[in-house]
Amino acid sequence: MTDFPQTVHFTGTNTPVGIEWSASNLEVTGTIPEEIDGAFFRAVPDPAHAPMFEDEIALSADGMIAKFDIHGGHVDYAIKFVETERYALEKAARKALFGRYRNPYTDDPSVAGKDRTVANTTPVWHAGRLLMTKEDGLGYEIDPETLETLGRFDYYGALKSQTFTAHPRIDPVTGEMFFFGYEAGGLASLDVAYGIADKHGNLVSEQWFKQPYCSTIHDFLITERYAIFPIFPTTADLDRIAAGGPHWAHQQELESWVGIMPRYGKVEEMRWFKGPKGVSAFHFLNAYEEGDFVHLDVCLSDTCAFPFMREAGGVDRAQQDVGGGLTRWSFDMGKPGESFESRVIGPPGDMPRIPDASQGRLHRKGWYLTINPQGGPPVLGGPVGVSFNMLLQIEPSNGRIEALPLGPGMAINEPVHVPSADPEKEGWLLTVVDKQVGENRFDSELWVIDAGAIAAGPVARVAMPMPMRAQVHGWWVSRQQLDQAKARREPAHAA
Ligand code: V55
Ligand code: FE
Repeated sequence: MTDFPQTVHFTGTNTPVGIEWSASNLEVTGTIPEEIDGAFFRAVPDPAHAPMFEDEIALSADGMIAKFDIHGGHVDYAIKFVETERYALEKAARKALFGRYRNPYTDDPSVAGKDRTVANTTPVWHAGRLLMTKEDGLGYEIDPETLETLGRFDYYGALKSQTFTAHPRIDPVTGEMFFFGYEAGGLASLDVAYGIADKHGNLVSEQWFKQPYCSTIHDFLITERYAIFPIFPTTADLDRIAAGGPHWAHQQELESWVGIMPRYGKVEEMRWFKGPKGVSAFHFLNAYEEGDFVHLDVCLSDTCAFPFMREAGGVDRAQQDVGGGLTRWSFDMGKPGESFESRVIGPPGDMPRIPDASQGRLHRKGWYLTINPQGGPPVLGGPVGVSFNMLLQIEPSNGRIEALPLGPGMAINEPVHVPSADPEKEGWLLTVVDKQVGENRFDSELWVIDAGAIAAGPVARVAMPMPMRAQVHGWWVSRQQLDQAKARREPAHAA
């Protein structure tokens, strides 16, 4: 009854939904604390059309922007497709016109030169502006109230990079957004653009540098003084792409690198440190400085976490045999040399979170997702193909771990963190939890969790009346931020 391939990319929690809907006053079980007041935006990839090729992957699904609007203990929800150029062209044609993931050589000739991005990875809020981002293109600006797409965002023509990361970093003190784009100069190019937007959302700097090889730079880091670029050996090759092959292949024998430069400095000041061979990471918990040292906490794998990137590189490793752990890399900026220290500080996992106020500073606690060994076979779905089913809290200073394990048939999406006004509290985590109730059928709930007492489980749950597809990343925006942005968009009219 479906044109979609019956692979893990289109079944389980990746079963296409593709419905734009909204509902007010969802049913709340328990009590949502009054101080949770704002919007939880979510990026939900969902393919509007069956793909051109049977081997299409979940990362290519059209971006949907979803919003939980929470106020006074009440919850409204809405979700809409991001109207990218690609989405609009395919919607008009009523079929897929764009071919394989990040491979324009496989497209229908009618869309040659058109914007291929699906804006499906992270909703980014900065300076009152909401962008839906994916690292292969520029972000698309979204109206935070209506979720309508306003258009591709290039800082009014100022940004020269062809790409914009799904993982910019915002300094909580200066309000600046630090970001980058790789393949900035075109498909499989070595060009990386490094940019800074000021607290008003104006582009104030853009510099380009070359990375050692064309790697997927998914995330990067800032501290108070530095910008940090990790280079892992999952690489693009133009000849392979031109032959219709996969964009990425993992090269297990190749070194990794970490580039560290003064965050307000010149890219020529980049210092390159040499890391272990074959490792990779998609996300970092945080980085901070301690004297001359820069510490960064990385969700490290001993290979690449994505099965199709391993396969393309001839790496023969089953998903359950992927090793790794939350790892602290420490760089002594006061000494010359290209080596650094590494130690494992927590279990393997991904989708890390810290309070926004700790960005680039010492983080006392962090949260991330992992696999519960007692949770039964993992639910299939999500970008990697297997879902997480346990939430962890880590205190890096003492290694203490707390866990919220979920039962069989359950999956947990990346949480957002909501700060608390009470200095005794750790704030709140909001996350969508899915429970399998049939083949490719799930009941989903929004969970509100006390971030300082995760093992106690949710303090409130919100049952979702419709099927939900797996989320990638989310972003919390406070009511104050939303109201300020609204006032800027709609200057006060005389009554
Ligand atoms: C990731 C996600 C993407 C992508 C590349 O989480 C990497 C990693 C949802 O799209 O295109
Ligand atoms: Fe990511």
